[in-house]
Amino acid sequence: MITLYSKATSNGRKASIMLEEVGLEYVVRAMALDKKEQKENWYLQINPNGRIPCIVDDQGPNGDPVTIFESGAILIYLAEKAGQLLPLDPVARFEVLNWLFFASGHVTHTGLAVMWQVRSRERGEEHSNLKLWQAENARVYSVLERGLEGRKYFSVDYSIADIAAWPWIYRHQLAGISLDKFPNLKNWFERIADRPAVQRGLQVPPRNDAF
Ligand SMILES: N[C@@H](CCC(=O)N[C@@H](CS)C(=O)NCC(=O)O)C(=O)O
Repeated sequence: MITLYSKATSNGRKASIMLEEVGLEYVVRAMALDKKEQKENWYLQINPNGRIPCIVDDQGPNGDPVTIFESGAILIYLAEKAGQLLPLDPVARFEVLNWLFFASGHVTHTGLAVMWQVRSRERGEEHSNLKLWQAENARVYSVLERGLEGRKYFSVDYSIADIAAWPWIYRHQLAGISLDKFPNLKNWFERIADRPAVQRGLQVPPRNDAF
């Protein structure tokens, strides 16, 4: 059985959407990030990074338990375990991995930087470099826009590269970005939003605030 330690945030949703897509059995342990549960000793022993998501699979590749704590690595692990959403053909596989790394790096880090600063501005703390991060975040959106030119997904088919980027684009409004400026990205965003597994994964674990 796979245990998912998570909260329904952009990074957490990468793992929950993936689990819903591939249909592997799992249980969720909701993490109270507001109470800093992710920094408690018991959790740091599972995930030294003290963040979510994290999965523990008690049936790892050798039959022993295995722990994975980076969302990109979780996507690759689950794709290989399920034999889905990561093509075996080397050309398509590296195209997927290329966009997966872009999403895990640029998309995730510019997204995190903007979200943190927007949230602290809401608390009355100003960040002098918010505009710089917003500009970099918009540049990253334009890279995604170019990558989707003439195609439905980041590779030949829907894959873990799409799942790695989508939960961040889901929060474009909070980041202050309009998808109207990015028509390819907007079509891609809406196409993926319609997937039943994505709609289910967005709600794992359930949260009662709009986020
Ligand atoms: N590189 C990590 C980033 C994980 C991350 O930043 N998660 C956020 C939620 S989206 C978190 O746990 N924040 C709580 C904290 O920073 O203590 C990944 O891709 O999994």
